[in-house]
Formats: sequence, C-alpha cells, structure tokens
Amino acid sequence: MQQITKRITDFINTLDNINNVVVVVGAGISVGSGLTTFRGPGGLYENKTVEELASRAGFAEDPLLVWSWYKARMERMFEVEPNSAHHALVKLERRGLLSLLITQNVDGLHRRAGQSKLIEIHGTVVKTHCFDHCGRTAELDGPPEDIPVKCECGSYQRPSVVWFGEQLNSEHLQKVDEVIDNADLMITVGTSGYVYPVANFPFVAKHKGVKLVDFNINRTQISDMADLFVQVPSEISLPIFVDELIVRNF
Ligand code: BV8
Ligand code: ZN
Repeated sequence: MQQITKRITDFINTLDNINNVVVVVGAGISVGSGLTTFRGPGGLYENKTVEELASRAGFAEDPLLVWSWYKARMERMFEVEPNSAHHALVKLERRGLLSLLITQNVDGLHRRAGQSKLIEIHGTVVKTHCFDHCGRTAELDGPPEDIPVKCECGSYQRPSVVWFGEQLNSEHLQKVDEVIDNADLMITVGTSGYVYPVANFPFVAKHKGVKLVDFNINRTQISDMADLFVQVPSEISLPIFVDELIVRNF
C-alpha cells in the first residue's frame, strides 16, 4: 500500500493547484459493492451481449428477455451499498473540488452515496417510459413484480436508459464539453473505454491539456494515455487519491 500511496503523492506534488476535477465512471467502480461489469466475467446474460440486450431491436424482439435482464440486475442493485470509491467522490464534491461526475452506470449508487453534481449519462433504471412513445412514464422503487412491464397504451414500458444506437441527451453532452473546457484534472474510474461517445471524453480532455488519472484493474486505451495509471481496485486506491488531493489543496 505504501508503494501506491507514494506514487499517488509524488504525482499530486507535480500538479499546480487543482480546483476543477471532472470524473468519468464505468461499471468497475461498483465491483467493490458486489455488482458485475459488462465485459468481464459474468458480463453475459443468456449468452447475449450487452450490445444485443441494451438495444431497441433486442427489446422489440424479446421484451421478456430484456426485462428479465434488467430485473435481475435491479435485484442486485437494490441489495448492495455504495462502496468507499463512491464515498470518496462525494467527499471530493463536498470539499469543492469536483466540477462534475459523469457516470455510465445506471445502478443509482452515486445518488445513494449522496452525490449531487452528477450526470447519469446512460440514464437510470429507476425510471421507465413507453417503448412506443405514448408519453406515459413511471418511477420504480424496486425491481418490477410483473415483467415485461406493460404500458396502459397496450405497448410496454421500457427502462429510461440510453440503449446502443440511441442518442445521448444533448444537454448532457453540452455540459460535458463545458466542464472539460474548464477542467484541470480528469479522473477515469472502472471503465473499459469501449462505449462511445463517453470513451471520447478522456481523449478530448488530453487534447485540451487536462491532466488524466486512470483507475482500472486492467490496462485500457485510456490507461495508455493517462499521466498516472493506478492499477489497484478503485475501492482501495480512489479514497487514497482523493485524500491526498484534498490535503495537497488545503
Ligand atoms: C450513440 C445502457 C449516436 C444502460 C449502455 C463503432 C465505433 C464507435 C462507436 C460505435 C461503433 N458502432 C456503434 C457505435 C456507437 C455505440 C458504441 O459505442 N458501440 C460500442 C459497442 C462500440 N454507442 C452508442 O450507440 C451510443 N449512442 O452513439 O448515438 C449514434 C446513433 C446511432 C448509430 C451510431 C451512433 C449509446 C451508448 C450507450 C449504450 N448503453 N448502457 C444499461 O443497461 O446499462 S452502455 C453500457 O456499457 C453501460 O452503460 C456501461 O457502463 C457501458 C460501458 O461499459 P463500462 O462501464 O466501461 O463497463 P465494462 O464492463 O466495459 O468495463 C468495466 C471496467 O472496470 C473494466 O475495464 C474492468 O477492468 C474495470 N474494473 C473491474 N473491477 C474494477 C475495475 N476498475 C477499478 N476497480 C475495480 N475493482
Ligand atoms: Zn404507452
């Protein structure tokens, strides 16, 4: 542990004052809470990939299969708790250093940890809306009893997440551009850097001269361009980094 703490402290000592941190998060941050990732072991469901399940075509073809995938995931999400990496990001916000947390995760753990400067850029499973755009929406306070979830119009309610082939919210993307423009540090945590356009954000930051720190247990294209790559589980390493950053800044 000393070794990683020294690498982190040495890196932080090379930085000027840090006031605007942008954080980009993927499924790896929730592994410490007991959830599985998409592309690691356990990432498949009924031999289907996330690209097949998280899509309009996949839902149209088999709404029951897609709803049972979301229901199984929601059962786990509602059983687990935020871990020390989630809490470290709340601490970063409360000490005034976080400009925005951008999460690809739909597990709601950042909100439950108390995060407010947050964009759930791939949506959230606790909201649903009509698959055929009749306008009806709903909020879920737990995994749905009966699936597939029916809509009163005769179609189905679907999770209000961004599926593959669907556009991300343009206001979200605008806000991301703004915060990267003013960032002095970007932290990426637990993301394979595989899904676009989020996978572009670290490249945009680097191109603008923003310092980049990557936390992942595996090396990715993001790790390769990071100014510091921390190959230690984020539930262990991210709290150390945040505490060192706070000490250095005050
Ligand atoms: C769009 C839904 C415009 C909710 C998700 C070819 C090239 C470039 C782009 C494309 C292309 N073909 C198609 C596209 C576009 C496509 C895309 O990127 N496809 C990929 C497969 C190439 N993107 C889209 O369609 C997006 N929309 O572009 O609109 C458009 C429109 C039409 C046509 C073209 C373009 C929409 C993307 C959103 C998809 N929805 N989720 C849900 O059900 O969850 S994405 C899904 O993957 C989740 O949101 C997930 O978060 C996300 C990314 O995965 P990660 O979070 O990174 O998770 P992963 O398992 O991959 O990695 C986990 C990492 O954690 C690993 O690296 C692991 O090592 C690490 N880890 C594990 N344990 C730990 C750890 N790290 C630290 N500590 C630990 N303890
Ligand atoms: Zn409807």
